[in-house]
Amino acid sequence: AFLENVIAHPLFTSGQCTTRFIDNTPELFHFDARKDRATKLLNFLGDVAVNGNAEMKGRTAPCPMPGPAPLPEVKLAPPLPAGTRDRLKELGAEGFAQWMCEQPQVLITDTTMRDAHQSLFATRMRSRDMLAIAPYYAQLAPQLFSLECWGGATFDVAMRFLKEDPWQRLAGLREAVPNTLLQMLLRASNAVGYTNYPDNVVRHFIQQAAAGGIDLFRVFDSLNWVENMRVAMDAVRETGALCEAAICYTGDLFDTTRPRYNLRYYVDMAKQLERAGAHILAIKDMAGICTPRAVRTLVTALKQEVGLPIHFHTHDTSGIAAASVLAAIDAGVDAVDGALDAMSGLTSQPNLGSIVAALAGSEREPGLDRTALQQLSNYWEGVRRHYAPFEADMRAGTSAVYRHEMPGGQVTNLREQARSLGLEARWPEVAEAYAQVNLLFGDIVKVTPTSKVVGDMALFMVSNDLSPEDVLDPARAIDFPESVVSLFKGELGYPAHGFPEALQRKVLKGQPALTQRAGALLPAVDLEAEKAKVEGLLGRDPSEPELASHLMYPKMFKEYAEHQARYGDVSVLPTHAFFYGLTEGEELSVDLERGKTLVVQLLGKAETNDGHVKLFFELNGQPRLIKVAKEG
Ligand code: 3PY
Ligand code: ZN
Repeated sequence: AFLENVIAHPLFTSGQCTTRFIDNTPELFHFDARKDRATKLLNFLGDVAVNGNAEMKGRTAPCPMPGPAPLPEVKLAPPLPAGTRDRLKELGAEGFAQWMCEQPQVLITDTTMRDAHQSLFATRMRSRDMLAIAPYYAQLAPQLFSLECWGGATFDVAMRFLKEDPWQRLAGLREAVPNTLLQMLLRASNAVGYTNYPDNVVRHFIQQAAAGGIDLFRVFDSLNWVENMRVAMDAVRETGALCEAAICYTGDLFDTTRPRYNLRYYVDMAKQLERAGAHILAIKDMAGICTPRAVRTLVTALKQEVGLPIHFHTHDTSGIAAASVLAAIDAGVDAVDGALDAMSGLTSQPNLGSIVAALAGSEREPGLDRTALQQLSNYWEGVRRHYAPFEADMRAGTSAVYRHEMPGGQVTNLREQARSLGLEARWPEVAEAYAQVNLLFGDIVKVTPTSKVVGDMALFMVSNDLSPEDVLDPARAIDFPESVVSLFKGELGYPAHGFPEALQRKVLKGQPALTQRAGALLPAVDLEAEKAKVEGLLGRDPSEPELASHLMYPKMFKEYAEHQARYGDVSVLPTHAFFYGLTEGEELSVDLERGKTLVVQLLGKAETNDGHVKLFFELNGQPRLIKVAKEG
């Protein structure tokens, strides 16, 4: 674009320019932004057509390629019905929590845009697919309690694999859904990462998330260590958002051979969270092992002993999670999570539409329009087909989850990791090793990031044919995975009962363990200095959310920014074009922004003899040639 400007400039064509021409002619740097963006996108499409999307290595594109997902046939027209966000604005966080306890209906969260795709197809759902349906949620389902749509693994996956900006996703959803609470999952001092961050980084992140549109933060600690949740909880409260503090459910309330996680344990933790300032209490059953009897007992006890509204989250890995949801509702839980039908079941949440149907006519009926839910689900059914290559090869619920206790979001990931190590055929052994590692580590809560450590150790044991006895044997030298060393150092915090001492000594090999929470020991990050680094990278003043992305994932943010600089904002491309590329002759219409549409067609390709491929595109009726180097 710069050269085009130079060649076209009258001073240049007049032949009168000197070497100061560039310095003295700032308009040379005024590129036609739209043309530049179009060229970048053509380069991306060209790259995918020639080399494939890197994400598709080892995966097969759907065949035949599914068509667009059907949007509900309703006219979107103001005014929007009032929803829970309006109520939060009216009542404030405390008043809202009280309203939750007092009103008789059960409140329902839809997890489709966060946990459901995180658990079903490796978090790969793109913003474009969410943003298209979002205004219909606002119009058709304003009775929903909240949309869980951000945080957890979606933050890093957006940048790492989808090459899109998670903050832009949040901004788009906020704009499209002004009436319903937007909810995120926050890993307390691990924020949306896999390790503890300095306190000021956690606070900065939460401030940006609240300013960006999050109304409800579900905060958990991966070892249920309340000390490690306080900084995040205080920061959430300061923003005026709802602070939902989670107790992670593990083990079996009734198993007397594992008495650690008994009713007393959970009630004590709930009381600590109440004292720490939670507005809402979540029971976070990330593996989906809280049986109907367990949740009934838990909800009944918590309702008696704490004054907070209770929100139950589970996964359907076992195939019977809806029974637990209904039992929780019977016992008086205030809110529950489900995923819309087409995105429910297996490692995802139980079926939201069916839960609503099962409650019809009861005094806790949530007041949702079932036809509307069906329309929204029909859309998701169409969307899900585009992600077929990322789906886990899981056909049915499995009672094995009560043994291994893997979180829903991890089952597919760990299986994928096992496959990449050539251990796919030994999956039952990996799952059993996971259960053994849990006991070796002292029976701990397993949820991101501790679940990843347990998974790393399980793969390590299976690939090295190590038994639990080998691991414990003082005479057998073992080079433990890095993440295991970090866990035993206390870098992720501590379980209430500590780690088994002998194994800790063996893992740490004389290194000292932390005696306080990591966040208290990590020096505060100099935010201005980090901002200057991001400015150097972007060549402009970064926004606070961009700084937050950098603070979470510096290396990945750099790679993402480089991708952006090279290819522009690829989130505007339809999902099939992004992952699988255009087929020859296919015409694509891309909305760069409101009112700016590109019509792109790939007319053909030809290989050159210098290792490149020429691609002949038509862009808004004009021919364009793109040359792409062939990889490998
Ligand atoms: C996450 O932290 O991403 C989770 O989904 C934990 O359940
Ligand atoms: Zn979950």
